[in-house]
Amino acid sequence: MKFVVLTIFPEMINPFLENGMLRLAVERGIIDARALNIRDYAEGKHRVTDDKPYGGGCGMVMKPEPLSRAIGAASEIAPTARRILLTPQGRPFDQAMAQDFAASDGLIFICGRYEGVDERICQGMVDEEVSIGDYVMTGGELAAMVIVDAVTRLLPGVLGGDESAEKDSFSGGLLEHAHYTRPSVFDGEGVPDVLMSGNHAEIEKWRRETSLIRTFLKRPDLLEQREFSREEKHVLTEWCRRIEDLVG
Ligand code: 4FV
Repeated sequence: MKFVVLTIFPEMINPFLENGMLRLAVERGIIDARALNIRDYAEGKHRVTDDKPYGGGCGMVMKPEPLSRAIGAASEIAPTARRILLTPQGRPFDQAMAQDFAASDGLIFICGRYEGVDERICQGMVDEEVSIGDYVMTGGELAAMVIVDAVTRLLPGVLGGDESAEKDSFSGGLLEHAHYTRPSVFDGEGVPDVLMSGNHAEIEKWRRETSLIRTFLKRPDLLEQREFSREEKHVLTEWCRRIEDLVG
């Protein structure tokens, strides 16, 4: 899978690609990821990439010409890649979008700076606008890295055998169950007996139940559209009964 990140700060992106899971994915040839400096596509000795906004007002806007050339160069590297503009105005990024992107063969990220990019780029050379959250950052680079990370770990061969994306939070629509490791007692706190039982059927049942209850407690919004399984209906009604017993 190809990732091309268009930015005026490639030094933000390269260390990210040279460490951890991303480095492994590159070394295993699972991804081909690089940053292109938009300034390399700007004219003049000062290689200007931004200018003041028509109509006045504060801040600067990224010029269309360097961006257009940079997007052209990226499209030569990844001809079938989707061109993504990172912007607070975009479609909210989530696990489903990560899974959708992981099924494609390439992504080109346009990282804006200042007030944003000239609208003629958005209209003419962008396939999708994506947001990682309802807040304003100084640039799109962090958003591009978030998406590259969340997509790359879904690619076959990236997560080792003992890690699997299947059991991720959100992939089954629920939050993940609690995780424990050695020591068996920490700060006077133990580990749920079932996890020490070696009874894998009981452990998997406990994990399903705690995922459901944690989702109910922390992100009930995730359950609104959910088609509950018979087991999930039983677990939730059992909890309701216990609560009713409590409040009498
Ligand atoms: C952003 C977000 C974001 C806005 C102006 C870059 C900045 C600057 N990108 N999700 N939230 N972008 O704040 O994706 O150009």
